[in-house]
Amino acid sequence: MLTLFHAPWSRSSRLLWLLEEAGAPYDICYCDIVRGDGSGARDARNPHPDGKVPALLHEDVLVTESAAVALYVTDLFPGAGLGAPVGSPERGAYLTWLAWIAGEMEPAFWAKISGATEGDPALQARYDAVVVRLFGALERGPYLMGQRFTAVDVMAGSALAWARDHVPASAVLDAWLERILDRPANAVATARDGTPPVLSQVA
Ligand SMILES: N[C@@H](CCC(=O)N[C@@H](CS)C(=O)NCC(=O)O)C(=O)O
Repeated sequence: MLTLFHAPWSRSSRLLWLLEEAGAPYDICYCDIVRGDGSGARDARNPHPDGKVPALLHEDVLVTESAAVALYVTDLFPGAGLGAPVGSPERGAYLTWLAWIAGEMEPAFWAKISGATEGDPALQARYDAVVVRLFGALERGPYLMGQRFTAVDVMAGSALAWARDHVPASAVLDAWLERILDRPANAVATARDGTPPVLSQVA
């Protein structure tokens, strides 16, 4: 059995969506976390070494870090067609996208949202490169990895839905977001997400 340690409206929401897409049997352990404004508290039930979410427990195997959890889930449920198996031609691109979202895209968005890119040419260049890569893939589309919807769309799409106002206006981006967010699995995941914290508390 899989257990997702999850806090409403957080980085674990996208793993909830991915588990639904995968058709995985799973339980949710709703956890408290320390939110961005300092509210909330570390939850003793959460096995994440830093008290964060997501954390995924599979029997006695613990996986943390969103990209690792996404890879674990798609490898565990290859029949769902959301990843790329070892040895497949798409494996390299798949791993690259997952690592890029965590290592380049998210930090670039955070820097933009916090205002840190202002007056910092290196951060601005990093943000610009992220936008170019993202928009280039979407223009080829219809999904980030081409013809097929994958976990990469879930991971990037959930972040972009949240950071939409900090990315240049784009009809292609809007159409992609609408297409992926409309998926039935996302509706189920949204219903299971839990009570949102007040907006100032979103971590
Ligand atoms: N790099 C981690 C970041 C996880 C993370 O920061 N999660 C936030 C929620 S969005 C959290 O649990 N914050 C609680 C804390 O910082 O103690 C991942 O992607 O899994």
